[in-house]
Amino acid sequence: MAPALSFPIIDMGRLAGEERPAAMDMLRDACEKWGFFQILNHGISTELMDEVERLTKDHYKRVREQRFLEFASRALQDGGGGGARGVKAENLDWESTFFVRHLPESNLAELPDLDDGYRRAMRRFAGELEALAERLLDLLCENLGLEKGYLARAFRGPSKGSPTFATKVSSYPPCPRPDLVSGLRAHTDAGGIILLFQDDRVAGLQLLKDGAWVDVPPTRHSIVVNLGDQLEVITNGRYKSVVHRVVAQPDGNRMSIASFYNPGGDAVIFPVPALVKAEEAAAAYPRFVFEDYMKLYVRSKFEAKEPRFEAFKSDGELQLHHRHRVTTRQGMPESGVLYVSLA
Ligand SMILES: O=C(O)CCC(=O)C(=O)O
Repeated sequence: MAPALSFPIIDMGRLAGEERPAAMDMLRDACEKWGFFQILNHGISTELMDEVERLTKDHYKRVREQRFLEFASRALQDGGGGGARGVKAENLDWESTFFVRHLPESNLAELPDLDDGYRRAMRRFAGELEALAERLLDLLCENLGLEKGYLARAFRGPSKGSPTFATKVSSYPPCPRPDLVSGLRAHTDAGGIILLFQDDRVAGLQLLKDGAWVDVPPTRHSIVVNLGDQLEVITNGRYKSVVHRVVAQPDGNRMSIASFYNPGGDAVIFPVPALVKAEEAAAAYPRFVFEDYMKLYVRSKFEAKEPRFEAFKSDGELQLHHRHRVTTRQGMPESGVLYVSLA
């Protein structure tokens, strides 16, 4: 049973006036102690959010539901014991997903099965989320004592000068065996800052805090924010990525639209020198090229992050170049088996 801790909710409207110092403190506390928080009055219009939600739910019904149901019946045919292509229930995610890439180049026009209205709404929504992610990164800079723009610059690779920005659109349909299958298995996110527009009626997202699972409460028109592995490295562990999961629900179809604002593939990631204390220098987080991190992440998403960081210390980077030849989609985390089957 999740304990009654109070999940941080930050009203961004308070950043404009005399309440700014208190709101900034709350943000710092959320970043240091939770790695997760929810924002209200974030500036994205509620009409646009409603439109994106309606179009996403229509799209699932029209295009994806039948495919999901076919997969689901195969997945559970042996009581979840390994029916679907020999995949065990513990290696499944009960989600139907598709990805949209925005930066460095959008692939919205190429995605099949989206109508023009949905494409237009997603393009507008992505533009608003990109601006919000950059605004949040600057607020984090302020709290970390870094100059404005430091984190955004750290995310830009040297050649293309662009971060990677992409959206994972998911439905978590009702699951007859939530005791057997997860909605999405526990993991940390690989990248930078993640903005989630989640269903306000069907719950399921939980984060791991002090050894206990805590519900992320569905709140209408809010955006849930969480920090990824790269911000943990850049801040030398001052802020941490946090393990989270989606619990499959017996009733209701949960919508989630997660947008990942990540470094460019060729960005070199390393701790901010000013955040590495002299006495901690030997144990500092490593330096690596983001694309190399992603090559490792796609093979280890559902495993602990620490061995990934360790692998890049000392000569680990060299070995990884040879061992992992997995192509990633522009820094997007790969999802579980259901994604592979249905994408
Ligand atoms: O759907 C959600 O609420 C979380 C999604 C997520 O954690 C992921 O796709 O990495």
